[in-house]
Amino acid sequence: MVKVTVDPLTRIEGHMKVSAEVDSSGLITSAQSGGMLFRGFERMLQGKDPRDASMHVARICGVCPISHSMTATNALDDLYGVAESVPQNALAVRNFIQAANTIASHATHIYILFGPDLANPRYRDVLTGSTLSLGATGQAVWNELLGRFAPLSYKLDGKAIPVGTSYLNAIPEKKRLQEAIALFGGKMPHQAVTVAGGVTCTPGLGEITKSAAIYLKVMEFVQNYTLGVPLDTWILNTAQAKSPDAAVKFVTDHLASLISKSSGNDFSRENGWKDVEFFAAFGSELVGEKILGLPASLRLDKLGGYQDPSKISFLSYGSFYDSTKDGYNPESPTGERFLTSGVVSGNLKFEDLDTTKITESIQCAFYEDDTPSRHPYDGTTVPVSKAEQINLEAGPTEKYSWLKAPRYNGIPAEVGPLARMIVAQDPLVTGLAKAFADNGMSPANVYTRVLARMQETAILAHKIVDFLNDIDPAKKFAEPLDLRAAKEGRGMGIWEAPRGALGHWISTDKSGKTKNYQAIVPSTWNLGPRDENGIPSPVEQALVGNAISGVDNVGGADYTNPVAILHVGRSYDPCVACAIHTIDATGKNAPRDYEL
Ligand code: NFE
Repeated sequence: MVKVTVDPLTRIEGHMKVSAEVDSSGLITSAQSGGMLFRGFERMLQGKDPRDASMHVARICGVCPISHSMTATNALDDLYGVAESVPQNALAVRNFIQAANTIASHATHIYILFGPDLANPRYRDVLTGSTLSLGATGQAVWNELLGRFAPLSYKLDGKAIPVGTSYLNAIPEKKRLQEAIALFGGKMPHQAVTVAGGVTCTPGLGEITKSAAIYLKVMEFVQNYTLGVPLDTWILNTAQAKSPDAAVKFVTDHLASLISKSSGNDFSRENGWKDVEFFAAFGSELVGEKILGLPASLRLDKLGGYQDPSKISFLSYGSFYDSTKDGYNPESPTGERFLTSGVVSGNLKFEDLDTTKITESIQCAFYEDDTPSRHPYDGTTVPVSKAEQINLEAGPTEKYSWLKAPRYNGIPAEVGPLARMIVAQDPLVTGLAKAFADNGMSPANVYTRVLARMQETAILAHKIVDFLNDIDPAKKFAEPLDLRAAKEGRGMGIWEAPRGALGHWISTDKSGKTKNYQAIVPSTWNLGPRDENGIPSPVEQALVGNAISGVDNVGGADYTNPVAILHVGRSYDPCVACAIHTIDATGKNAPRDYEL
C-alpha cells in the first residue's frame, strides 16, 4: 500500500488536503479529505443585530459572496415573516445578480480551475506516446487541449507554452459579469443591496440597458468560443427537449456530424469544435470512445464515480425565485423555483426536500459537542480545547478536518450543478446520467460534473434575460420590516450557490439579537470528513476505485502526478474558505490551550 497526499490541492479556493491509499495495482482503496483552514464567522454573528448577517456573511467568500448574502437575506425574510411579500422587482434583481455570479463562477471553474487539468503532461504522454499508437489523432487532440486550456504559467520540458485561447479569453468575460452585478449591487464582490424584505437599489433604465450591453458582449464569447450552435437552438434541443433520449441524441448527432467533416483530425474551433463540443467529445464512452475512436483509458467518465448508490444522494435546495410575482415560500417546495428543490437517490429516485432531515456531524471534525450530530438550528461550533487534539495526520476514525460532515437523512449528498441538473431533470444531463446508470456505471463522474456545469451555464445565460426583463423601475423594491417579529424567533434561508446547496439558520434571543447562526455550505457537503457511522463524504467515496494517475495508469502508476486526485477533487469545484466557519479562539467565549 502506498499513501499519496496532495496538500494543498491547488486551483481551488482555500486550503484542502486529500490523501489516498493506493494498492499495488495503482488503484485507490481509501481516501480522506481534510479542510486545513481555520477561520471564523458563525460565532462572530452571535449577539449582533440579525440584519447585520447578510453584510457579514458575504465576506465568507469572494467567489460566491452573492449567494451567502442572498441566503442570509432569505433567512432574515423568514425570521421577520416577510418572505411572502418581497416585491417581484426585488426578486428579479436578486435573481439577476445571482445568475450573473453563477455564470462568472462556472466560467472560472471551467476555464481557470479545471480546464488546465486537461493540459497535464500525462495527456501528452498518453496521446502522443507510442503505447497506444494514436498517431495523428492523438497529436491533434493534444494540440487542441493545450491550445485551449494551457494556463499562463504553464511550462513543459522547460519550454513556455502559449496561453490557451479559451483560458485567456474567459478572463475579461468574468470581469464584465462582475460589472453587471455591481450596477445593481453597488459593488462586487460583497454586493450591498440584498436586505430582508427586498433590495435597497432602485435600478433605472440606465442600469438595465448597460447590463443588456454587457450581456451581449458575453454572448459573443459564448458563440465564438464555447458553443457551436446558437444558444437558442442548444437550449431548445437539450434543456427544453421532449425527452432525455432526444436531448442526448441531439448532442451525439451534432458531434457525429462534426466528426464526419473533420477528415480525421481537424478538431479546431473553426471547424465547429467549440469548447462544449470538444469537451463533450473528449474522454467519454458515449462520444470519445464510440464515435471518435479514442481509447477507453482516456475516459473522464471512468473517474470520480460512486461505487455504492445507497451511500450517496443528490441534493438541491432550489434556486431562482419566480420573479413574475411578489413573494416566495422560504421552504422552497418542489416546482416553485426556476431550478427546483429536491433530493434524488443514488439510484436516481426523486423525493421532495424535507429540511428537518439535515444534520451536521462533528465526529471526525476538530470540534467538540456532547452529541456527534445535530440539526443546524441546534448546531454548535466549538473548536476542540487542546492543541494536541488537532492532529493533521489523523486516520479516518479520528478527527481530521475543520469541515463538519453534513448528511441528509443520514446519507451524504453531492451538491452543485450536477445535482441541480439531476434534481431539476434537465433532459441532457439526466439523459447522460441515466445512460451511465443503465450501463452499470455511476451517474456522477468527472465528465458529468463538468458537463453539467457547462449545461447550467448555458441555461442561465439563456434565462438571465428574463430576470432583467422582470425588473420594472416604476414599481417598488422593498417591504418595511417589523423588527418585533425577530424576538425569540428563527429563520431558515435555503438557496443554491454556484457550488451547490447553501443553507443558513438563524435564531434570536428575547432582546432580538442573534443567538445562534449556522451555515452549511456546498463544499462542506461535497468535501467534508466521515460521520459517526463511518460513512465517507462524496469526494472520499468518489476517489475509491480510480487509477491513481488517471488514464488507467497506462505506462504504470505515477505517484508524483496523481491525476485522479486532481481531476476528482477539482471536479467538485471546492471552496474551503466557504466550508469552514468557526471562531478565533481568543479565550473570550471558551478558553483554549492554543492561540490562532
Ligand atoms: Ni467560496 Fe461557495 C459557492 C458557497 S462553496 S465559493 O459556490 O456557499 O462551498
